[in-house]
Amino acid sequence: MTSSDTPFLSALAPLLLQVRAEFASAYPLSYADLESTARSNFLGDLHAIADCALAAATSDPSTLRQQILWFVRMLRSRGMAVEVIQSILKSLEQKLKAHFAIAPFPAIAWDAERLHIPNAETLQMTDWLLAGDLDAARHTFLHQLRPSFPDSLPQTSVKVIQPALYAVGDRWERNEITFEQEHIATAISQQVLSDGFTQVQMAPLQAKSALFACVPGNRHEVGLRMVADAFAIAGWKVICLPIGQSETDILQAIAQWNPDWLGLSITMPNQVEPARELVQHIRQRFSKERPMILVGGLAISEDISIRNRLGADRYCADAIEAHALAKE
Ligand code: B12
Repeated sequence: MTSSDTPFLSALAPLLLQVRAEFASAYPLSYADLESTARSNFLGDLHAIADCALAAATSDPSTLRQQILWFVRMLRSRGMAVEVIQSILKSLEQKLKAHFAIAPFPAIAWDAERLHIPNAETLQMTDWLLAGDLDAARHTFLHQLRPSFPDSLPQTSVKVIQPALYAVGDRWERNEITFEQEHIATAISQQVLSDGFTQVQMAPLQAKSALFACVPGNRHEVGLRMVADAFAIAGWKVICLPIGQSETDILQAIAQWNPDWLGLSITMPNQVEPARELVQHIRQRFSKERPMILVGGLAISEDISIRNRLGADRYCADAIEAHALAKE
C-alpha cells in the first residue's frame, strides 16, 4: 500500500480526526491556544507524518524523522508543552500501528536547544552576530558568565552562542543571509567564546590529556572548540587540531601526543562514514594503547543509531555534558 491508495486514505481520515479530538479534549487550553492557521493545518500535519511513517516501513526512513521534527518545532515555537506534543505523537503512532504496516516513530531529543527553537534572546544574539556587532554580543555573553564558576562557561556557551549559531544556519538554509554573514557570525562567536575562556577560573592542571579534531571533511570547528574549552577549564591538557585534517594527520597526531581521550566532531550526515572508518582505524592501529574515543556533533545528536554505529566509547550531546564528563 502507498500513501496515495484509496484504502489508506479512507482508513486514515477517521484516525486523524480521533487524534485531534483526543488532543482537544485532553488539553483544551493548548488546543485553543494554537493560532488558527496551525489549528486548521493540524490534520494535514498529522497526515504528512502518517505518509512518512508508511514510506519509512518500506523505502525511505529519513523523511519520517524530518517530518516529526518539523511538527515538534512548529508546535514548540507556538508555546506548546513537550508532554502535550508527546501525547499527540504517541496517540498517532498507536492508531496508525493498529491499522497499517508503519515504521515505529524515531526517538528524538526534546529540549528546545536541540530542536533549535529560538527564544527572544537568541533572536537578539543572532541579529548581533549577523550584523557583526561584536560589542553587543560580547557584552551579553560576559554579562551572563559567572567567572568564579567554571561550569558557567560551557553553560553560557551552549545557551547563548550555540542556539544563535543554529538560528544563523536556519536563516542560511532559507536563503535569508549571505555566506559572508555566516562567516562574520562565526568569527564574532569565536571571539566572544575566547574572551569568555580567559575570564573563567580554571581547575588545577591534572595529569590527563585530550586531543580534539573535526573528522575529515568537517569544517565546523566552533562546537569542537566549546567542548575542548570545557575539558581545559576542568584541568585537562588539551590540544585542538585545526580544521582540514586528513585521517592520516589525525592518526599521526594521536601517535605524537598519546592523549588519554580523543574527541571527534561530526556535523553533517556525509561525515558519519569517514568518522566510522577513522574510529575503526584507530582501534586497529593503536589497539590497547589507543585513547578513549568521544564523539559528538550535529550529525549524531538527534539519531541514537548513528552513535552506536560509530564504535566510539562515549557520546556527549554538548559542551555541558562534555564538561561533566571531564570532571568525572
Ligand atoms: C558556521 C557554519 C558554517 C561555517 C563553519 C566555520 C567554522 N570555522 O566553524 C562554514 C561557512 C565553514 C560552513 C560551511 C558549510 N556548512 Co555550515 N554551518 C554553520 C552553522 C551556521 C553554525 C555551526 C556552529 O558553529 N554551530 C554551533 C556549535 C556550538 O554547535 P555544534 O556544532 O552542534 O556543537 C555542539 C554539539 O553538537 C556538540 N559537539 C560538536 N562537536 C563535538 C565533538 C565532541 C567530541 C563532543 C563530545 C560534542 C561535540 O557540542 C557542541 C557544543 O555544545 C551551522 C548551523 C548549525 N545548526 O549548527 C551550519 C550547518 C552545519 N552548515 C551546513 C551546511 C550545509 C554547510 C555547507 C555544506 C554549505 C555552507 N553553509 O557553506 C558547508 C560544508 C562545510 C563542511 N565541509 O563541513 C548545514 C548542514 C545541514 C546538513 N544536515 O547537512 C547547517 C546545519 C546549516 C543549515 N541549517 O543548513 N558552515
